[in-house]
Amino acid sequence: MESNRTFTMLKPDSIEQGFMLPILNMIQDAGFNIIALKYKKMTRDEAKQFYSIHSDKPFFKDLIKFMTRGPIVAAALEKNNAVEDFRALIGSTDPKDALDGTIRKKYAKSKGENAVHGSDSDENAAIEISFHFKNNEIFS
Ligand code: DAT
Ligand code: MG
Repeated sequence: MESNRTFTMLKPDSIEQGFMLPILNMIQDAGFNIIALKYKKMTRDEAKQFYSIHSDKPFFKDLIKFMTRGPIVAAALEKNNAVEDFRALIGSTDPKDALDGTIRKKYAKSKGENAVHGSDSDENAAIEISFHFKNNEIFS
């Protein structure tokens, strides 16, 4: 069950530039069902916790500043092979390396401000979905 789910955030750069609906359309057109959706601004503590795995990286401070400078769209997505297929849809972390037709190729500016998040494993997808959504906010 959980293996058919992934988690995404449309990051502040996407929202600021008016890419919320085009990116959600790309996600739906690729066959993902949006089973939970939230428009919110993360607190610094939330962002630090969400990205805690990167806390000792040189870019961590900039990442937290970026992710809290404006609202994000958080969503839980359902599809067969969701985690892997969604990583393919978003493309490489650095948009310079992202393939044509991917969300990051189309909408991301840099490795630091790269438009969209996608879970990297089934385990992290479950953790990230429950970080942002209560069970009664998910409509599967
Ligand atoms: P991804 O978002 O593709 O899973 P990641 O988990 O390695 O990439 O890193 C999380 C985010 O941190 C990434 O989306 C943007 C930022 N980041 C990663 N590496 C970076 C770098 N070398 N310079 C600046 N920001 C970076
Ligand atoms: Mg990652």
